[in-house]
Amino acid sequence: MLDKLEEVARTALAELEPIQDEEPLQRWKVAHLGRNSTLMSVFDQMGSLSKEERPAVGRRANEVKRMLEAALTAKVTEMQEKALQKSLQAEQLDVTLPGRPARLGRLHPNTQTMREIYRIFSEMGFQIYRSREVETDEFNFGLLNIPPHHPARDMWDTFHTTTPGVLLRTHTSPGQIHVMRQNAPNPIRACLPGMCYRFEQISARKDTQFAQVEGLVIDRDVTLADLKGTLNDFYRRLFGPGVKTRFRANYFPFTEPSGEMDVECFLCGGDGCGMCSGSGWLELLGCGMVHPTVLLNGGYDPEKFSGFAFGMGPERTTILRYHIEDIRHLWTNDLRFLEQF
Ligand code: FA5
Repeated sequence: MLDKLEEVARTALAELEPIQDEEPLQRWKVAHLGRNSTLMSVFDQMGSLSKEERPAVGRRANEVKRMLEAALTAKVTEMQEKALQKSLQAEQLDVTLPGRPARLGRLHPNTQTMREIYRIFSEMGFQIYRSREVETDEFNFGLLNIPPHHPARDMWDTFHTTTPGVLLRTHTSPGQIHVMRQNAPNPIRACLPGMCYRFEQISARKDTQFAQVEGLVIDRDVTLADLKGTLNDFYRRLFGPGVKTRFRANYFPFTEPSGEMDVECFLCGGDGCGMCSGSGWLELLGCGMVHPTVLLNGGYDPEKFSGFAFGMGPERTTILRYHIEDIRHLWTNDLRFLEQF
């Protein structure tokens, strides 16, 4: 029996030596340490041995079993080691190579301006509203006191859809009617930002697509002084206390009286240059006291309520803030330009 055990140990260790894969290793384990292995049959036969033989065979059988188990553990560790070395060599990393920097995105300069505008108006108690870019002729013109064939329509030539009477809005002013109808007869202090579209001759200061931020204030006893005070305060907060602005009379069918606000040209400092067409001033916005007809169309009694409105172009503000000489840079998507902001 002792010879048989030595034979088992020798054969098992010899067979284990060349094994390098998981599957033959499992087969080896079943063959030499499994229930039906020769080693286990020795344990089964212990009862049939003589009293003298039993202790020596039992001790040796246990030694062989522990030896084979230790050899199996050592083989598993060796195989894991080899697999790790192999994968380290196959997927070699050069940790001394400089990493690839993650490119951080940034906000478009016009979005930055729009957010600054919202921030300031929010501080002044204005609520920001979204309004639609595709409008009806009625809201873009009719309800703003511009009936069909009114000559003022020439100021806002636009893009029409194939559905009659539906167009891309030329300004954010139709939002005034939406906000008034939602809130009448309560007071309003609203800001309406969004894209506008015009069939326009493109130039350094004009594009066919641009954003506007509309402002609307409706209450009892609102005056032109409130309009001027609000806008002067706004531009001082945006451009700094030293900014030079001026109001000029103008005409809009939906306000009476109407005006425009200019800022001193950043390029020539007021002397007159190509940017400001020689005037020394750059136009910022249109504004005025809400026309009684528009108040009525919005659901307010013009005998009791008055209000002011304005529509500013954030692109113009952006080119002023960053001294950009051509508005078209903003929408050409050239990263060399955009990454400067
Ligand atoms: C209007 O659009 C009026 N709805 C503004 C208004 C609102 C007046 C409320 C009274 C009461 P205007 O066409 O002037 O007005 O445009 C207003 C501003 O939008 C301009 O001062 C300018 O800053 C900007 N803007 C107009 N057209 C363009 C354009 N083609 N490209 C870039 N910005 C423009």
